[in-house]
Amino acid sequence: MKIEAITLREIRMPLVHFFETSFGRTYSRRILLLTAHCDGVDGWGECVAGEDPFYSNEWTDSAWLTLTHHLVPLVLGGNLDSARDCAALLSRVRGHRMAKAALENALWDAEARQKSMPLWKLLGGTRTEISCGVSIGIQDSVEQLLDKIQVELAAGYRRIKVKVKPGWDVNVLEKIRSRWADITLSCDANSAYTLDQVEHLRIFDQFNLLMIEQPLWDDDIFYHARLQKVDESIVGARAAAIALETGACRIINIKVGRVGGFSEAKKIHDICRDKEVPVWCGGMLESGIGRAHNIALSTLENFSLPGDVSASKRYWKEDIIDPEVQVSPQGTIAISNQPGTGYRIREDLIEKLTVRKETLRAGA
Ligand code: OSB
Ligand code: MG
Repeated sequence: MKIEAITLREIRMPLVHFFETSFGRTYSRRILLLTAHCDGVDGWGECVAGEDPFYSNEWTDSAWLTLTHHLVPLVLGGNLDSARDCAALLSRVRGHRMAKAALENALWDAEARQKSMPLWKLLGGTRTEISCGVSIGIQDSVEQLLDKIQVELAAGYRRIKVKVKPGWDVNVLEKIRSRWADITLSCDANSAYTLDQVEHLRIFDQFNLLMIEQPLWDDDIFYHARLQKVDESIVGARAAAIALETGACRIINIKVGRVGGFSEAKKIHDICRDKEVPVWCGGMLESGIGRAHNIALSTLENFSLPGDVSASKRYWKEDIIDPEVQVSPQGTIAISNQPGTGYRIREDLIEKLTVRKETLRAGA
């Protein structure tokens, strides 16, 4: 697979409803898309970095610069046997996993299209449908949150996750549980608590939560081990192994962007599978391109819990893929057998949403 050129774009997409976590509110996304032009075939990738370095230390502009200055030059003009070989070429750059994932995943996409093979099969997936949950942000009022939960349950979603932070937690969970005693419910603190608040966190246990996601610091595994339960601190296979050995979690969330690309995501998946620890696929308010990649990843056998992989229309008035991602009344997404992701890229629409674009060519 000869990598002839790479195009980076930034597109702007307003969310249909703002999304609030313990670190802030997002109304509109600035999404970096990457196209790998390989032997006449285009592969697309999406960088999941946010608008600000709040969820992680990467953000849209750091990813753009890291890609153009460092990552793209490491592969441009190269001839890879497989996208699996990309990570090793990028390993000289420390961190910047979301930027790396955008590039590596575009190459997986290109490879699948070149081989006329579904991406999910190339990744080693086996599921023909995946199970979906939703992540619901902090709202202006608890009533508004309950209304949203009602809508998502009626749509068939199999797991409700709500964002929590001090002041929007026990009171909220109590109201949810008193209305829906039996739904599969989890919460995500995005590091809003410290170990001093362990007694407070213990109260969460009475709500029969599937998990408490990322209660403590994002880079901490040791103290999560003390507290015990889940996390979002797993940035690679080594971190996953440490977390499992120390008992820091019993469930692992995999976001392909956070861990640096499909090959690392697969490694984490395999380590967890071997230890019988279930994994689930996280979301980062992706456009259809990143969403389609999350769907393909979720077909791997050990993705046994519903992911934050939900319908396009929950986020966008109009998505950049065709068809849009749809979720059945049973809360599942059917997997396509078409080559690549099975979703056509709407290049015309992408062109209209593009605010900057740069193409780097081999030998230029
Ligand atoms: O913690 O999972 C998270 C969005 C931005 C940053 C962090 C997180 C999220 C989400 C979004 O929860 C989930 C989705 O894409 O629906
Ligand atoms: Mg999370």
